[in-house]
Amino acid sequence: MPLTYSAEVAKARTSGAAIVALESTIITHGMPYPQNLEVARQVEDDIRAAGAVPATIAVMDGTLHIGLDPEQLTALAQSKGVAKLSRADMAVCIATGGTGATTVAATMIAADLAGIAVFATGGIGGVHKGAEDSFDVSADLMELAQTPVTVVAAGAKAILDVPKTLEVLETQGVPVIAVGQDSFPAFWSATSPLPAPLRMDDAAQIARAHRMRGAMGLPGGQLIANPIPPADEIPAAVLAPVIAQAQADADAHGIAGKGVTPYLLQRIFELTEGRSLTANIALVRNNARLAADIARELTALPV
Ligand code: PSU
Ligand code: MN
Repeated sequence: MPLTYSAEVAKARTSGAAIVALESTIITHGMPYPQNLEVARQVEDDIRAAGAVPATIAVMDGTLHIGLDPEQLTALAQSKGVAKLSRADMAVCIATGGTGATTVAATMIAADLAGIAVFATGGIGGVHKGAEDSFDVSADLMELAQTPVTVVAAGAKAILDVPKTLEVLETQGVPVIAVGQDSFPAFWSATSPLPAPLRMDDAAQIARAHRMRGAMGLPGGQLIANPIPPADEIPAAVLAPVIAQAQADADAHGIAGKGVTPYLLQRIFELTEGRSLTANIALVRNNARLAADIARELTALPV
């Protein structure tokens, strides 16, 4: 398989340093240029500052890259019309020499191929509102059930049907672990009315739980739901009408399939005059720091 490590990641693999995987769909489809590039660089630096090595993952010209050098990261952040790759289409993209950004599902597959156990992102895909008619359920949920990577996210966005998302995760046997609180965090808001199924208070516990699943032969990963720092949150009451408007606009324009999540994120960015992006950046950085701590704790555990 055409798989390449960046120089930094190759060195970390040799020395046994902690590595944190990062997705690239958040760069190409989740944030506008140039903020996407600034955030991608900043998040990598946050991971380095926390004592781990970042591995941003993408498919470029038919090669699966585990870690991008600065030129590759810049090119990806500026490119238009890049494919959004999930489990269904990553192999086709590689086989045909294509270029694509990896979603949570595809990044988990790539991380596992590279022996990386921890992955930081903003939010995972989930069950969309109206899924009873559209059947729009993100492949991210089934990936968490089968690929042994611990994913640090800020809970699920209120653009999703969060109760249904939690039900599917439970059915699929995915541990959903809130960090330091009982409430399931709601991405731009630190808390939601829903209780989290599980709670843990530090990175060492989370690392031990990851290792325990492996020892028990259980497939799949863990979803770590890390609340946005309260100083950076947008209250749910402020967001509710914005989300309703964005959803109505998506429906009116007939947006479906892969286009739904990017459309809603862009529309909410416009409707909040950029405030949603500021919060998104804060929570991704917060998740990167926790993921680095978990990755370091994992390397410290006896094998
Ligand atoms: N949530 C965000 N930003 C994102 C995404 C989710 O806050 O960019 C991306 C992730 O890559 C996630 C994908 O895996 O959207 C889910 O897409 P879908 O709903 O089409 O499965
Ligand atoms: Mn979908």
